[in-house]
Amino acid sequence: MIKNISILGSTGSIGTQALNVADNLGLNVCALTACSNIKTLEDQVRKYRPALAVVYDENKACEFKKNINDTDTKVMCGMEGLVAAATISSAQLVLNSVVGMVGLEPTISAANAKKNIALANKEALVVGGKLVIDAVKNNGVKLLPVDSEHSAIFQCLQGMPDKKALKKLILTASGGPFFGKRVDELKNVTLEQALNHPNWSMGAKITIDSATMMNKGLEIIEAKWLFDMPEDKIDVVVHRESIVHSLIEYCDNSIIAQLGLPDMRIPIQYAVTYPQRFPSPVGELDLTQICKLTFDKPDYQTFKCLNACKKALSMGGVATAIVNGANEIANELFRNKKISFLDIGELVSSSLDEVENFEPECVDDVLKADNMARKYVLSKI
Ligand code: MN3
Repeated sequence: MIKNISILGSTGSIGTQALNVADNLGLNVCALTACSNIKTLEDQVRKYRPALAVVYDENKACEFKKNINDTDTKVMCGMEGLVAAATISSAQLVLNSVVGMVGLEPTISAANAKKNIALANKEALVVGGKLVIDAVKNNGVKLLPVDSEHSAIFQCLQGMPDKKALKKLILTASGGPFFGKRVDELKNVTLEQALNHPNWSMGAKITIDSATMMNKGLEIIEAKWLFDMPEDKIDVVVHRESIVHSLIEYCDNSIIAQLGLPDMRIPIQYAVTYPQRFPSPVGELDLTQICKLTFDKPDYQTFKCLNACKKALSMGGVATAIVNGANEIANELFRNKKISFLDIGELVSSSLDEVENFEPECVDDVLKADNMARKYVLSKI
């Protein structure tokens, strides 16, 4: 098992659970990064004594540096800092759990620095899938999924006889707080209702993405790149209980699933210990307590983001970066109570018609598409 880990996005939901996993496994933490939560990052630095701590927000970084000047931890900021944490020489594994497409450059940098990557930052694959996969392949490093659905598929795939035997991937979706609702019932939903996820405790951005089902759309794109599967072989099934984390179907119609309590520490730990398994602090799943597992079709009409992601995937080029960029800003505008819940789906869908698609050759091309999509959304409000 690896001993030294660098954690990008350590103050977020995945990051704090990753530190819990690191405690459980007795890992050394070499670098930690946060966007702007310097209070939590300071507590983490005092506990884990990493060589490097990064605050993405430059102004907060100055304040943070003063606050921890009695420690030996070096402080950096911005993208330069994130890349430094992703490439720090002592790390054997880089866990990337930053939120949003800002995670793209650190992911590619980590691969180029020959680091194995545990990826919770799905947006990196959504916006720059080909660039990330090329960097991973060219450097011969591992890209280990942390997203619970993709970890489930990855676990199901262990022991697959031959790629030709795999027929399809089946992603489960909780359906979020608004499953079963029609468009007219979603007109006036509040931020508080959208933030009230039935099963998972997550950060605000992904919780809203779950409510719009954009999260599942992003995960279809993520699955395409992680497992090299065409989009027509990736299905989505609504599973309200969040006990079956995803499934694969073989050519003989045998289906393999991974089950467990909805607790991210299982997928995080598996990415760290792969291919080994160790006891985890997560409780046992008692199937007789759960009693019943249900499965439904997703509603592509009401949850427009899901369709937009599928369409973007079939369009190719920077289309997936466009829907992601439009969603990142629309999600933020909704959280700031500037637009309505249904506006998110409208804006994400229309961005595909209004923002120019082209074939990206480098990270700058992806950043350009992201920027155009954000500008488009801001021009509409
Ligand atoms: Mn997920």
